[in-house]
Order: sequence, then structure tokens, then C-alpha cells
Amino acid sequence: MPANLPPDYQKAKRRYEMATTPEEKIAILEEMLAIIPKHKGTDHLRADLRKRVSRHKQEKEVARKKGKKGFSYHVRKQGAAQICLVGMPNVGKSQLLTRLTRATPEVAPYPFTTQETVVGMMDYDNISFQLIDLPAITPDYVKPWQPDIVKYADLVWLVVDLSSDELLDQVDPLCDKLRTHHIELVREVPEEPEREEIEDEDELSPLLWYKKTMVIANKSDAEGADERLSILQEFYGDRFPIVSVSAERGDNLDKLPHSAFESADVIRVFTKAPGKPVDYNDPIVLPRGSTVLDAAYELHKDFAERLQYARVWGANYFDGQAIARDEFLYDENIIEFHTG
Ligand SMILES: Nc1nc2c(ncn2[C@@H]2O[C@H](COP(=O)(O)OP(=O)(O)OP(=O)(O)O)[C@@H](O)[C@H]2O)c(=O)[nH]1
Ligand SMILES: [Mg+2]
Repeated sequence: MPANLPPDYQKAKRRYEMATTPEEKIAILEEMLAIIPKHKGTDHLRADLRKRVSRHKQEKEVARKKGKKGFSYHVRKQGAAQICLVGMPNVGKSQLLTRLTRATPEVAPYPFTTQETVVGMMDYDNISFQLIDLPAITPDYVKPWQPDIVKYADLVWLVVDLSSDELLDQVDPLCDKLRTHHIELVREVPEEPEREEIEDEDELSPLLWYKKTMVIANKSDAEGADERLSILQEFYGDRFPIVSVSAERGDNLDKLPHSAFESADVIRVFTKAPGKPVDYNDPIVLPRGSTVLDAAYELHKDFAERLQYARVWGANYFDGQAIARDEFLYDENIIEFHTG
């Protein structure tokens, strides 16, 4: 990311991330392109934005052809990050959702129980994550609207079944299926310049959507689960982080909210007014690498524009240290804004 992008750009970027329709996204990208100064340092960024514009134009075209005007399966983001549960039939995706959130999807011992998205919030300390349970995906079938949900999610939890001898076939064939929809499940999302476009018959080759993925090996209570887990580790341990759980018995479920927090790459920042106590209940959640100014924008645009400096407590700073608008913030920093 080139340094010194104007604050208006960051603001637009945030609106872009929240935007739900291709039309809205295109409009915001055009705005971002107009804001960015034109020089060598911003070449990559401008090229990326232009690619995104063509991708959204393509999405718009596809939607128009399908005639699905006005209706969308899009799930509006809530909480610190949106995580979608992806997996073959009967692996326990819905059971996991019932155990981690207050949602109540149907759980049943036969495949293709879930037919629609079911959403629930999973708490972690003073923040929460949005989980989306999806219908099963198989190498032969994915509902037409499902890839879009995966594309827009922040994280993927790929659920597999430790009670099944077909366990190994629950990872790669599914990754292959998603790849046909331009989604690549990965341990870490590569940096922008390393990203490659995949070739397509269409003139406009869509970008690959890299999705940071963790494998959840469910049903660790089942007979033979330990041996199957070792095999899974051997085959896929290098490619994905793997955590084994039992949605039924509860084993390791308490690790998942923390894993979500770690993978989401977010920080929590507490605010305080001068001379007042800290509000620990409602942190501002920001992407890792955010600055004082980013935090101020979360509160209010006008406020951010008037911001002069901040005092900060906690990680990486002396207690009450005065820092400039463009200094980085760290998880659980307490911040006191000072405006002019
Ligand atoms: N032994 C065991 N069974 C489980 C566990 N989690 C889920 N199950 C069972 O596995 C079956 C399928 O669970 P679901 O949660 O409906 O699976 P799903 O992945 O949502 O299935 P689809 O909606 O069809 O894709 C049910 O009979 C659950 O009771 C577990 O941790 N251990
Ligand atoms: Mg289900």
C-alpha cells in the first residue's frame, strides 16, 4: 500500500468494503481512482482498482442476464468479521453454528439438510463474529448464489468429518469446485502485487478471490477420529491450519472464537474522553495496521478532520504518550482523541 494516500481515500475504501451492489462498488471505485495521486508508487494500486471496476461491471452483466434484479442473498456484515462455514453434506456445519451462536439451524443425520443461509453471532471477549451456515457444497453441485457469499466473507471455515473414510475427499475436490468460481482457499492471502489473474474464455478475466481458510475437523468424538486426523494433518497440514473439534461433545469449541480473532487480523481499540474513564464495553474494531486517524474516522468524519493528536495507553506506547494522527494502533490500545 503506497504511503500518504489522502484520508478521503481511506474513507472511500471503507465504504467500498461495506458496499453491497456492483453499481455502488463501481461508483466508489471511480471515486477512489479520482482521489489517488498519479505517480509510479500508485501504479499497482490504480491497476488493481481498474481491474475491480471491470470485475464489478462483469458481475453486473451476469446479474442482468440472470434477471435477478433487486434480489440478493448477500448477508450484510455485522461484528468484527464475517466467517462462512463451507463443507460437504452432513459434516456438522449447522451443528457447529448451534454450538457457537444462538442461531438454531436444522441439524439432521441426512445430507443437504440446510438449504438457505443461516446467520449467527459468535462472541469473543467484548466483540463478536458473524458466522454464516451454508448449504452443502459438493464437487458436482453448488447453488448459484453460494460462491458470492464465500467471496464477500472475510474468512472461510472449511468443515470436514472425522467420522468419515472419505475425509480426504472433503478438501481438495471442494477447493477445485470453488476455484471454478474464481475462489482460492488459502492459509494466508498473498500480497496484492503477487496476485495473479487466471485465464478465462471471457475477454475480461476475473480476479481470483483469495480466502483465508481454516480447516475444522469435526466429530473428533467418533471412532477412529484420531487416526483420521493424523492422515488429514499429513495431507493438508502444510496448506491449512487444522483444528479438531466435536460439535456434539464440545471438545475444543472454546478455541474457535480466539482462532477467529487471530485470523481476522483486527485490533480492538478502546476510547476515552479526556478526564473520563475508559469504555471497555464497546471497542472500535479496525484492520491490523490502522492508524489513529482510521480510528477517528470510525467515530465520525468531522471529528477525524479536526483531529490533532491522540494520547495512547497500552501496547507499544508509554502511558499517555502523545502520538500523531498517522501513528499505528495496536490491539487493546486505549486512545484519547484531541481535536483542534
Ligand atoms: N458424532 C458426532 N456427530 C455430529 C457432530 N456434529 C454433528 N454431528 C451429526 O452429524 C449430522 C449432520 O449434522 P449437520 O450439522 O446437520 O451437518 P451439515 O454439515 O449442516 O449438513 P448439511 O446441512 O446437510 O450440509 C447430524 O446427525 C449431527 O448430529 C459431532 O461432533 N460428532
Ligand atoms: Mg446444515
